[in-house]
Amino acid sequence: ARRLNVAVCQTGPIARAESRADVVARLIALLETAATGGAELAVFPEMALTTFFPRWELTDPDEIRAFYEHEMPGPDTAPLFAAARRLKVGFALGYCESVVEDGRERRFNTMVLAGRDGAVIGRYRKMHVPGSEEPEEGVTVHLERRYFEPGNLGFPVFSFEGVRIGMAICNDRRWPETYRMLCLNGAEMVLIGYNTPLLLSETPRLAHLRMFHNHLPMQAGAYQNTVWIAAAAKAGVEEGQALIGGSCIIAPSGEIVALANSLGDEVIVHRADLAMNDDCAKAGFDFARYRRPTEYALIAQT
Ligand code: CDT
Repeated sequence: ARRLNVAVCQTGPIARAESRADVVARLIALLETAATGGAELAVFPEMALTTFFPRWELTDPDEIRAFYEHEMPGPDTAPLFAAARRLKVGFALGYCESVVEDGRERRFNTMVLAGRDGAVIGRYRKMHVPGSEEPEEGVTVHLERRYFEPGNLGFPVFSFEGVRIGMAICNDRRWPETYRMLCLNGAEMVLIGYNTPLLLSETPRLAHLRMFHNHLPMQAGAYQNTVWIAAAAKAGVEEGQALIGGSCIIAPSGEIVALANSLGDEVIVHRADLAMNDDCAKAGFDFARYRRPTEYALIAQT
């Protein structure tokens, strides 16, 4: 039977003052725990190398620049790729990407996928970039749109040891289109990283639902597309802002089969049976037979 041992490596908060070397050492420790648990593939959170700086209105270009990676792997991150090779555990890592494209510097909220040999397999750039470019009255400061362009690589799917892997980043997980596009591209497992504030000033009446609204779309996405999901939070109180945990692994049935129980650095592992994708599809939706794409044109209209 086709199986993939997948680990979710949740991290606790990452302070602004923490050096890249210190963060990478933390991630390597998590990868070692994942390897001990038999994992072949691990997923780290969104923006796993730095604090979630879009919570701040920064103006100093040098200060802003310091949050981005200009190469991946680069000098600071190469030890993580070396650890992957040593431990034979691939990984997906969220980071802030700076790249020269079309003759200018462009910045994306990105996730890179590395193989068990530590080589880069591919990358995904966050499509649904939430928040604003400037602080808005009465709304929690979340300036992702100031610091990142929306992704321009589509919803790619990569082969990892023969398993078709897609990636999604934080707010992407709330969109049905994310899962549908990845799964139409053939994904059998979707790796997700996130940083989700517990409290948003604009929605106090929804505060008690933050965790429900974390799991609800991922469980629905897994069920409605019969796909495995492995999702890693950056959790805990980071620079005074509480981030939810709830990192989890979800089966194509929609069930959570592993769940983190802390707000700190923690690893959960599950041996994902890839036959379940088809089993669940047969019992639920036989897309090839019953879907009605000609009736869905409205979804793709701008
Ligand atoms: N990082 C990220 O995308 N967080 C969002 C919260 C944004 S609130 C303006 C999320 O969907 O969890």
